[in-house]
Amino acid sequence: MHSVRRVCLSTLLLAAFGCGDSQEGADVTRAEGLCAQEQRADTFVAGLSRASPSGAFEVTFVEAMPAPPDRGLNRWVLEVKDRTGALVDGAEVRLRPWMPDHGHGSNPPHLFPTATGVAGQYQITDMDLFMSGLWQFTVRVERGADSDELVFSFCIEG
Ligand SMILES: [Cu+2]
Repeated sequence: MHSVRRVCLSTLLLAAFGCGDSQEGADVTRAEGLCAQEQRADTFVAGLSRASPSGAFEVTFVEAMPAPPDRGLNRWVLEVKDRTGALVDGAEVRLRPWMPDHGHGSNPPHLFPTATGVAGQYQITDMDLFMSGLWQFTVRVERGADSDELVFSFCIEG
C-alpha cells in the first residue's frame, strides 16, 4: 500500500488525474470543497447579527463552538435585543435547523435555546449538524404579543 501511494504521488500523470485516497488528493478536495461555491450561506463571524423582518428583534452570535459551525455537535450562545436595543429576557426562543437541498431538518426538529443567566443570552447545546452542506437556521423569538423569526444560513464543510 505504501509503495502504491509513493508511486502515485511521484507520478505527474497520475497526480493530474488525482489519487483519490492520497493525502494530497484529500487536501485539494477540501480546498475546493462543497462550500466554496455556496452563494446562499452567511459568512460566520463572531458578532454576526440579524434583525427580524418586522424589526421587533435582533439576534447576535455571542459564541459558537466550533466556529465557524461545523459537522457534529455545536454549541451556540445567542443574544436577543428588542427594537429599542434593550436586551430581551424571558422570551421563548426556538431554533429550527433545515437542509433546503435535502428537505430535512435535525433530530429533534426544533431546538429550544435556554437562558444562560446573562442578560439577553440564550444557549443551545449539543445541536447535531450531522451532514455537510447548506443548513438554514430559523430563529423564532416570542415575547408577549411580539413574535418574529429570522434566518441564518451556514454551509457545513464537514
Ligand atoms: Cu442533508
